[in-house]
Amino acid sequence: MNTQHSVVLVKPDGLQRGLVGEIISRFERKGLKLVAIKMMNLTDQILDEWYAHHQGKPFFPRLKSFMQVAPNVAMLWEGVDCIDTVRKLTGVTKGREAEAGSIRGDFSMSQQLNLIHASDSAEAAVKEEKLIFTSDEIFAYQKDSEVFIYSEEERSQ
Ligand code: FUP
Repeated sequence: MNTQHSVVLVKPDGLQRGLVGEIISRFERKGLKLVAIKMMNLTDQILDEWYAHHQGKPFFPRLKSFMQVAPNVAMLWEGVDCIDTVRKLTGVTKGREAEAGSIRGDFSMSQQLNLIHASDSAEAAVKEEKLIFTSDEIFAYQKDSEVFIYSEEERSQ
């Protein structure tokens, strides 16, 4: 299987709006496997690396301070082609343009306050996983329902 990890943050607006459970539930119901979860404050150092591609842009200081107004809930999800699947469930960046049925599409209006971060590539997922989680915070376990989530062929790839 092309099993991947995707890093998801429920950002300060998601926490303040009481959407942590709803967001976790969407990934759980899809059939993804939760392998790490914790609440944390994001430091300047983490955010400078996390959003390195946005450094120097006019919105960067506002984005950074917004990410620090409350804790984030960080999660690591696992599944076949997990990164694209999680992005699809998340929706496009600007909440008011995001597809109905996606998390951002159903619950957000803003470009900055869009509830959730999700890794957008395999490289980003590796970088973000290292920035947030230590190896002892990531759990390898057998999820019994996987025989009803993936076919035998998919599980043996
Ligand atoms: P996404 O991967 O969908 O979270 O989007 P980006 O990496 O493009 O943006 C990262 C964060 O910066 C998003 F939460 C939205 C925010 N942002 C702005 O606030 N203004 C912009 O012009 C672009 C992005």
